[in-house]
Formats: sequence, structure tokens, C-alpha cells
Amino acid sequence: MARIPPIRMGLSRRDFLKICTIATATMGLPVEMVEKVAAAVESSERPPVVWLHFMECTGCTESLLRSSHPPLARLILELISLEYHETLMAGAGEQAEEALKEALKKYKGRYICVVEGAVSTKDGGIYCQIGGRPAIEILREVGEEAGMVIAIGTCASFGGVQAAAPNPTGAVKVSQVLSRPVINIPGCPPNPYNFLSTVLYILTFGHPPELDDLSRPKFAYGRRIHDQCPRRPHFDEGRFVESFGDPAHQQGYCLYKVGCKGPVTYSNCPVQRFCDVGTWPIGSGHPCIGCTEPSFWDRMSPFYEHLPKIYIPAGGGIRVEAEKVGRVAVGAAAAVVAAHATIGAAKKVLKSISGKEKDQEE
Ligand code: FSX
Ligand code: SF4
Ligand code: F3S
Repeated sequence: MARIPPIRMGLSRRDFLKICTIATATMGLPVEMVEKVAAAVESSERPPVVWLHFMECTGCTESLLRSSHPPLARLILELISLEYHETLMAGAGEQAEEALKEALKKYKGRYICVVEGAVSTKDGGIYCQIGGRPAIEILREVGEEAGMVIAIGTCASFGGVQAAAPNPTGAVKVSQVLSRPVINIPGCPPNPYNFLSTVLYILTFGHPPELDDLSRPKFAYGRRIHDQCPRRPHFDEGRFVESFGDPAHQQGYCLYKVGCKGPVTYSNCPVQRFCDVGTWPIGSGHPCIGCTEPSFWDRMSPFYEHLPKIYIPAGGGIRVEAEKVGRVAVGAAAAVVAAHATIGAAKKVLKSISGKEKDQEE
């Protein structure tokens, strides 16, 4: 592999290549592509980025730049030229607004607009204002003139908690305000590698990665949590946690019955995980609450109840009733999962009745 010099901010070549390797794997590309990705970072002009903050908790920026893996934050800052970012920039007030105007003029049509947070639309958008201007006005000005728009986090991608019922401020997702395509990187917060890998992909190939029907990069959001989950064998065998702290929970069994929404949630969390210690909700014993999906605060709650109701009447008959869970695809998937979970549970019941270790035929 060609020698790649260390880049600035104290990032060693070893750390640089390590991050490029993880990002390349995240993109679903073969290891041979690491060199190409690394070379693209080294040779590309750093794209100017205007980063807007609207209605949110700043968790997206926190997870990205205050990660427990400092080289990752360094690479992100090194990869892009951050022209405006309210949380990170030194300037404030009029000085900051001046910097924004300058960046829009200087990089017109070329900068990447990253948006964090939902946008208020009610009463002229007065419930979210920066520098005395409604967020919706700022987004239209900055977003329409950008070379590309990336919505980071579930708030910007789908409205997030602000748009949850009763949505008092009329909060909407970024793509609802702009008349152009938006790349969504959802998650509350999103995985930093999904953002980094998307930017690296664009730098390497000169175009965005393939997106799903919700404008999410397929490499990160193409598969259900349930299909990649290390607890899946327990689901298949009907070994479920019934309540938090019970022996099944202590043994790491499936969290479906205590509310896991992994069967209807698309994300690479089981593989990508978070922070240096590789943590993620299910790995820590908490059900997935579907944070990468639209309207998850409404559609995925109650968070601690499973989506479909399962009945296993005495006598072995199986009856499944799927709850209404929003869009049809989710409902259909939930019904299939319910049937599967029920078969697994039924097998367990049969085993315990018969005392046989061998699986029963379905
Ligand atoms: Fe939303 Fe981001 Fe959740 Fe918070 O800023 S996606 S509330 S983690 O931080 O927008
Ligand atoms: Fe994993 Fe949740 Fe699926 Fe169980 S229901 S296998 S915990 S994703
Ligand atoms: Fe969110 Fe579920 Fe991943 S809650 S972080 S999508 S495991």
C-alpha cells in the first residue's frame, strides 16, 4: 500500500488508515478499496461545510465530535472545512452571522449543507429562530444554494421528537422544506461512522451512495437490526426476556417481549456499534426503540411493549394479532415476526411439556 502521510491535528498514519478501513467496511466495500478511499481523502480539496442547528438536543454533534475515539473526530474535522457551526465556532452573535454570509457567497453552489434538527413551520416558524430569523427561512436560503444537503440525525431526517404528537410547533423534516434531494443519516443520535462513510463515499466516487426509499444510504440502513442481531438465535428458539432483570435478561436472551423494535428497524447498529467499547442498545440489554425510523416516537411506542400481541392458548393452538403500527410495511413485517416469535415460543412450550430436547417440527 502506498505510504500515506499523517494528516494534520496529530492524527497518526496508523489511526488514519484504521478509520479508513472501518469506513470502507461500513460502506460495504472490499478491503482492496481502503487505499482508494485513503487516497481520495489525501488528494481531495476539503469540501466547505455549513452546519445548521435547529430543533434538537445537539446529540448528533456530540456523538460525532465528542466521540470516545478522538481520531475519528479529528478526521471528520480534517476531512471537511467547517465554515459555520454554532456549537463549535469561536465566533458568536453578529460575528457568526457574518461568517455564514461570507461562506454562502464564497462557496455558492459548492458547499455541503449539513442540517441537525427539525424545522418549525407553525406561525411562520417563530418557534425556532437563530439571529432573529426563523429556521425555515435560514434553511431555504442555505439549503437551496448548497451543492449537497445532508440531514444528520432523526430530527433532521424525519422530524424526530419535535414532530411527535401533538407537534405543537409544526416541526417537519428538512426534505419537507427544500425542493431538492436530501441524504438522510438518521439515528438519535446517528452513528458517527455512517456520516463519515457517506462523506468519504462522496469524496471517493464523486456521487452519493445508493439510497433507500427514505433517502438513507443503503450500506448503513439496508438491513433490519433483527437480521444482524446476535440475540437472534434466542428469538428463533423462543427464549425471551419476560421482564428486566429476570434470569433470561441476565443470560442475554431476546428482548422482543420487552419491546424490541429490531424486527422493524433498518440500521447497521449490531455491526457498527458505538464508541470504542462497541456498545449499542441491545448489546447493553435494552430493546431497540427504532430510532432510525420515521415517526419512531409515535409509531414505536410504548417502547417497552412488543409490537404484535402474541397469544399461546392452552392446548397448543397459535393465534397472532398484529397491532396497528403505522405504515403498512411495518405492520406486515410485525405480523410475520409475530408468527415467527410465536412458533419459537410454541416450540419452547412444547419442549417444556414433553421434556424433549429435540426441536419439534414446525
Ligand atoms: Fe435529534 Fe440531534 Fe436525537 Fe438529539 O442534534 S436525532 S434529538 S440525539 O441530537 O437531532
Ligand atoms: Fe435482537 Fe430484538 Fe430481534 Fe430479539 S427481537 S433478535 S433482541 S433484534
Ligand atoms: Fe437506535 Fe435501535 Fe440502533 S434504538 S441506536 S436503531 S439499536
